[in-house]
Amino acid sequence: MIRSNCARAAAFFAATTAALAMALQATPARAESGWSLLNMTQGVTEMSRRIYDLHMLIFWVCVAIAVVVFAAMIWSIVVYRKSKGAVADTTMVHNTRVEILWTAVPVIILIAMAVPAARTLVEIEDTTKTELTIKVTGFQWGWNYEYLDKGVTFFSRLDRKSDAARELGSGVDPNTVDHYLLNVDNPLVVPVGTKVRLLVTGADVIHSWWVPAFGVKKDGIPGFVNEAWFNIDADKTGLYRGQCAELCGRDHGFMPIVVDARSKEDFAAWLKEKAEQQKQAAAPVGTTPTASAPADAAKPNAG
Ligand SMILES: [Cu+2]
Repeated sequence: MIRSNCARAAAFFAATTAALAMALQATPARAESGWSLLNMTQGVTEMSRRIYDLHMLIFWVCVAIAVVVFAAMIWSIVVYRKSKGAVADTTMVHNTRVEILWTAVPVIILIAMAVPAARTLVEIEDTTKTELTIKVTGFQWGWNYEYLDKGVTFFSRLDRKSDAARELGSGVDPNTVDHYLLNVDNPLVVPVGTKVRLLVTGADVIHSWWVPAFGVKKDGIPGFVNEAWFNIDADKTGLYRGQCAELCGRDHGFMPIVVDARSKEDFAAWLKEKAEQQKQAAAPVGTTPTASAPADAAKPNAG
């Protein structure tokens, strides 16, 4: 009786494993629609895709474990219930072979998951061979971006329209504001196909610079400089959005991030123009300043 039940259980596990393998193969490669919207994004960098693949690998390992464990539990409860005259098998208590098996199997699974995870973590931390360095400073409530050695620095805060609409009794319908609470006045401009290093810090409390499409989420801690990097695919120019991901105070939810990814040529032209504008704006009185300096952005948040 026990032997035939074991055979049935083995057949059941084999069938579920095969079904799982088929489901894995049937998963569309990189489509983001429908159910996949509930999942994390695959992003627009090699690293974000590797993080996504790692996440899916671990997810399916967990699903497989859950299927096996719950199947064994349900099968045992149903087949060996008291009403069917089941008698406890006391020989299974302190069975050395079983003890070794259910210790060794999870250890092997954990090591198998740790290897690719550790490999990806090491690469995430590898900030060598970067071509552009930007210092990112989080403050209550916005971001300051400084292109190191390029003479360009500016503040990036919630766009004025969202800021006005969010006021209690403002009379402005948020539905009429484009990308309500997700737009900024001055987006961070970066080139695609370039390894960009970020030096992330905080001016007052802990913030966290998070742009899911790049697979980057790094804490900005006062007194510390954390490093992160991303390299956007050469054909993925466009706008990417993020948020502060550290509960940093009253307006934590009102310090979005917008990154404007441009081609290398467009970025070089933008950087040159911006540096020139800021140089002129900083020139001593008597020379002609241009209207480039975002005077409004330089002011601390009045809220
Ligand atoms: Cu913050």
